[in-house]
Amino acid sequence: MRIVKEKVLKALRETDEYVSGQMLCEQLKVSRTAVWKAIRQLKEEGYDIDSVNNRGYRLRRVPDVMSAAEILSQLETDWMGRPLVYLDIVDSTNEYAKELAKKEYVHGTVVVGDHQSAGKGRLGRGWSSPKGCAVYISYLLKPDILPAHASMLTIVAALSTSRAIEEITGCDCQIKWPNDIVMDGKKVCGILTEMSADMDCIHYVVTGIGVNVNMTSFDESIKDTATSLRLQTGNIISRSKLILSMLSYFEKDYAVFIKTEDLSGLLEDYNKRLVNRGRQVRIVERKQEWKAVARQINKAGELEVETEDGQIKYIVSGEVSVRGIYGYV
Ligand code: BT5
Repeated sequence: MRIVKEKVLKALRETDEYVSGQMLCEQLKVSRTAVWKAIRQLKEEGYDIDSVNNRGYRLRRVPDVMSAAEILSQLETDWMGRPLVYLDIVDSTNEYAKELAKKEYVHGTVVVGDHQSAGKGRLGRGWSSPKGCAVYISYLLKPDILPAHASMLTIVAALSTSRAIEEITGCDCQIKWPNDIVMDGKKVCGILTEMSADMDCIHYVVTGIGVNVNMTSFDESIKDTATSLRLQTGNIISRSKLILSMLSYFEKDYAVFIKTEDLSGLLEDYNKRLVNRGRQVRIVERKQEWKAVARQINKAGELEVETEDGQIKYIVSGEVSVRGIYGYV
């Protein structure tokens, strides 16, 4: 049934005219009832479909509907999002993707959730994941690279997600190394990469991305540091369009990364967006904290900083946080 729905949606999207039920049956080689059921489901999901006797169906307006059909009917990637698993509710899309990895799901499998009941941040922190207003997505990857290089996938995901946000909103965004995307100094997206590997061989990597899309308010604990695309632009943004753009940019940026197994081909675009570039930051380690000026990332994804006494140091992501002198950025 899902396939019929996708095909009906695709056919309606291709024209501004009415499409008759008869034509849909013939084109899709399905029964009248199957078409009728697909139309009913699409309406239930929020599509504004006009049905007129003797003329057929016409798609009037596509609101912020996020569903497998909405995404798959427009997906143009070669391997990203093939397959794509869509869930109305899930504990964490990263946890779900890890389960799929164990069931032999392929490189490029994508898990999308509309709501997470236990969204995860790094180091045991949480990710606030309300329903119906954000993107919670995990990429299952099986790259043939050294385990030590897997953390660079966070950088690839941050860059490709920034490009997608910029394309969909028309606004610039910045990257707070290594895993946050910020707009107007506030966090709009976080990324969590997890891996299962032996010493020299990766079984799989799951890169999970949370983007605040249409929220208009946040929990008390994050209200001063979080923002959403809607708050930044004043517009309701289609989450499906954002996902389509994220998948297609990730596929392209991943190809650039995998060619050299480092970030040399992506550095320039990443560094252009580096939020603290040339500014003083606090490097917060587990037992100490020190100040330095952030310069750029290198092709291994490390942050190059200049210490107060003029030494150049390279910071490896992991248990380190980089903070602005006065706050989050
Ligand atoms: C992150 O961790 O930023 C990684 C977030 C990854 C979330 C995605 S959603 C899809 C996939 N499935 C998952 O379960 N996770 C991934 P970290 O750098 O540790 O930042 C976490 C901190 O950000 C929290 O401690 C809060 O202070 C703040 N925070 C929590 N929810 C937020 C939100 N929705 N927007 C902005 N900030 C938030």
